[in-house]
Amino acid sequence: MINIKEDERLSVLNHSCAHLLAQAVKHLYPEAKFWVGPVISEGFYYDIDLGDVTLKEEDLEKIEKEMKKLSKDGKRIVRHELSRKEALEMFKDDPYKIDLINEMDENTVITCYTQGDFTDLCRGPHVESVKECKHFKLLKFSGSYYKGDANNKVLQRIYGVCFDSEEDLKNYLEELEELKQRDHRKIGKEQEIFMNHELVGAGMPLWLPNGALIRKQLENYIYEKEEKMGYVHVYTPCVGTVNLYKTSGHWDHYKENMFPMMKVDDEEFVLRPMNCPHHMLIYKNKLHSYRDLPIRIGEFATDFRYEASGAVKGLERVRCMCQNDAHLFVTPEQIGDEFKKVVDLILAVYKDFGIKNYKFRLSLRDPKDKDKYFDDDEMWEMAENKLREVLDSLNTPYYEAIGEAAFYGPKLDVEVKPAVGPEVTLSTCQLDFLLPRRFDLNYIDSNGEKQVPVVIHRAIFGTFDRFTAFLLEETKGILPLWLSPTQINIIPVNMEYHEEYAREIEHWLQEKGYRVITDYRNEKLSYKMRESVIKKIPVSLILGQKEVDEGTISYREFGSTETKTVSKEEFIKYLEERIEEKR
Ligand code: TSB
Ligand code: ZN
Repeated sequence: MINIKEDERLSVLNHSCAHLLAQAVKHLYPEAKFWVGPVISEGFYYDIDLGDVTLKEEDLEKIEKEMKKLSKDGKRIVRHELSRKEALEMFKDDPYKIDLINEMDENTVITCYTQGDFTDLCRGPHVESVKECKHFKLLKFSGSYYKGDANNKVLQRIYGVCFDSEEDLKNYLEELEELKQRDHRKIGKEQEIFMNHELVGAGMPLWLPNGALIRKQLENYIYEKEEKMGYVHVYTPCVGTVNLYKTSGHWDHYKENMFPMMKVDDEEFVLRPMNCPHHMLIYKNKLHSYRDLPIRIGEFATDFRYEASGAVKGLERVRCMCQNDAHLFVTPEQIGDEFKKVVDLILAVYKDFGIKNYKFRLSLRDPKDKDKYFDDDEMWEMAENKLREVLDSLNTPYYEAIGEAAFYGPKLDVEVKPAVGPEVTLSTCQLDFLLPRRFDLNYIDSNGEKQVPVVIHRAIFGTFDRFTAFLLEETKGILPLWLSPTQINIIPVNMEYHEEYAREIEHWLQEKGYRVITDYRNEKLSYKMRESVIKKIPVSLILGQKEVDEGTISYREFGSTETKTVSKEEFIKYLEERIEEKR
């Protein structure tokens, strides 16, 4: 999928199309006022104050029509430079533009762009004439808070995209449609994986039995891997006192991402946004010698984070999540080795799940942002240099991003692209010199001296929530046999003659631990087969007279038209192999 923002020509074209949209809206709704209209990876949008008007689907068509007309008129787009005074005068009736002008620093050259009867404050650049904005489509609209703040007024955000040719536009729209089909929210509903309910709240998904089965498989899978690598697992409460989070530093640097405090008797609690503080205390519960290290404490831990209501999305961005978390307590000499093991684990897991499209990102702090990051230049320099050194020795290509670190240290994040919307972080591995200091952790080194351990925070799946969302999109909902909530669908050909054998096979497979359903309805075989495909069940058994007489099994794999007949033993062998190979 092309990223409009990363293509220089398309970026300018889409920006100009945003202006064309604004001009058309102004013609149709003279009272309209405009906030910002940036280019995004999917095209462009414009945030517009339409007063009391709430847009409807058919309004987009009207606006598109007006845009086409304006484009045909073909006015030139002309740039003007303005002094601050001129700009303030020109936009004096527009509080949004005044706000923008006031936010600009003294040295900014203020410019505006005019096309016919419409002028907008804008940095540019733009195409020569609106004529070039010919092959566009308005995609959708939604409400969006002014400046993203839920206390502010709701503006109407209109999204669109523009290309240089009708064919490019057509291809893009087709691709977009395919991605919509892949959206995990759609698949999640169709396959009864999760649901939301307003009585529970935004960003608080309920995992339905099918979803819970998938999640259980993921838990078992990663637990086993971690156990083999010497991890121990714990259970800790999903609340902590405010003092716990003051000790860790979350209270000073992470409060906006947390649910507000609640008072119980004389104690002040918060729902936890992270599990590190609890694990620090578990480490501290005992004296440690350098010989005990690394100590790897894992937990499938529920966290709560404040995410803006407009940002929550299916299972991908939630307010209640479960991390596949672990904190590794290591000596400074062990950092490189332990980090490598985590990266190797990430790569092995991605291989098992067939995940190929991902990027490693080295997430660094923004030294200017004193609120978000713990203020200790020396510590940051040491941590970032160490992490860079480790990454360079791993030979894994990565890119650097300023301002994406955790407040306590730099991270190696793995980024993936969901079907709809911007990239998200899946796995993460983080280097932390701060929390062990704040919790006064130590171990006794080989000279009998007290030393402070280093902590590596890591989450391989990230959260089970986000990983499941991604998995559903990657597989288009066609899960491999080992993960599929229903693995086998048994279809008796004729209910009168073959039901008994179907029941026998069902019990036999269930006893062997397979997840089986049997379609006992009095429907035609072809009808039942079709439904099995719609439900994306990996294996369908067709049991008729021949199978009853011979004690065999006929099966068909999802996506295949070939039916194979085998003995019971062969069938089990086939299932075992497929599960082993994670096909
Ligand atoms: C790894 N303290 C560390 C932990 O030890 C930590 O919390 N890191 S984190 O903030 O990066 O979160 C871990 C992972 O949770 C992220 O990599 C991301 O995959 C996932 N995640 C973060 N926010 C959300 C959310 N709102 N919804 C779903 N998953 C999320
Ligand atoms: Zn942590």
